[in-house]
Amino acid sequence: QHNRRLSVAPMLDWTDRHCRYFLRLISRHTLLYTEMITTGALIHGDRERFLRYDPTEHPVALQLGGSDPEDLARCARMAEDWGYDEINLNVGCPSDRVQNGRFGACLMAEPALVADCVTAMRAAVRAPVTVKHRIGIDERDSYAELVDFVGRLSEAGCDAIIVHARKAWLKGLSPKENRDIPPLRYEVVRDLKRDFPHLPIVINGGIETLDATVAFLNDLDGVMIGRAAYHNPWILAEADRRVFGDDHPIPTRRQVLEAFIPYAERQLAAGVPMNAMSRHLLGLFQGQPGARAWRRRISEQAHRPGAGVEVLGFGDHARS
Ligand code: FMN
Repeated sequence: QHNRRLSVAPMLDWTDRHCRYFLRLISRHTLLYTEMITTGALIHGDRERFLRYDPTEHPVALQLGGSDPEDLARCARMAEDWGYDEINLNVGCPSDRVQNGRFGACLMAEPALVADCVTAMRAAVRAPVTVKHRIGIDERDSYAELVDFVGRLSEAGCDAIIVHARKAWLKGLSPKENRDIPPLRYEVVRDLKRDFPHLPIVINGGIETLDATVAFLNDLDGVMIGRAAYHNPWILAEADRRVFGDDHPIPTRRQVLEAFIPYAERQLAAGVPMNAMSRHLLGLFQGQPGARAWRRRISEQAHRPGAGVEVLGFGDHARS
């Protein structure tokens, strides 16, 4: 099994294959998650479009959205056939669209169904099956209910849980508000680890630095970083050394860009617009001199028809 001491969260519209290719140039070992893909999209849609990725992205986990055990088992098998290293079920995303399809965080109210989903996925593949969830939803936020939920997952054979350490209010808060307003309660995740010592538990929510990551790893099995890794991807540069104990030389930002260019050229030739790739690179110089000029250059130039890799040209901002 791959190491999940540090991972980058599944983020719709953000952690697509181009983003993951880029992040992989910064860290070799950080586990990367896809965007959530629904079982409906995989079963009825353009499978190849949703599943393809570059082999350098490993280790890479596919996140599924759905609540039909048979469909999930079928999609888990597809994911394994495509070589994904882990299959994750989304029980944490609170958006309306997602509630109507009966998946995401609303499933925390149906622990028996989620357990059936895990059982079916577990029986279908050899790859690890994991669940990402919240600490509660709406008024159902007691620790006893959470323990019941996690206990059922564990009995169903779930290989690890990723806990976004805040509850979700399904009515009244937007998905974005649900990532900020309910308070973070890291102590609840530590309590879960105490009560489920044999279940690998990854903590998520509001973690922004490797210092914080390393501190959490004293008590927990892994840390998942979402927004901070997207907006400031260079925080991952020291992850291989500090989190995974691999001392290979850290590339410079410029080397990362240089390595991205042949990839971008291949993708452009295959019809991918420059902006679909370069938008994920906006945060590369976050906190560095020239960061604003870099962002402005990409935002202004990348969406022009015919824009190519010159958009990533090594201006003054790409020195370090
Ligand atoms: N969580 C999921 O489980 N599946 C998703 O597809 C998903 N999409 C997201 C899209 C965006 C733009 C953002 C900001 C978050 C999304 N999330 C999704 C939630 C993140 O995975 C993560 O749990 C949350 O942002 C908290 O972690 P953070 O504070 O480190 O960002």
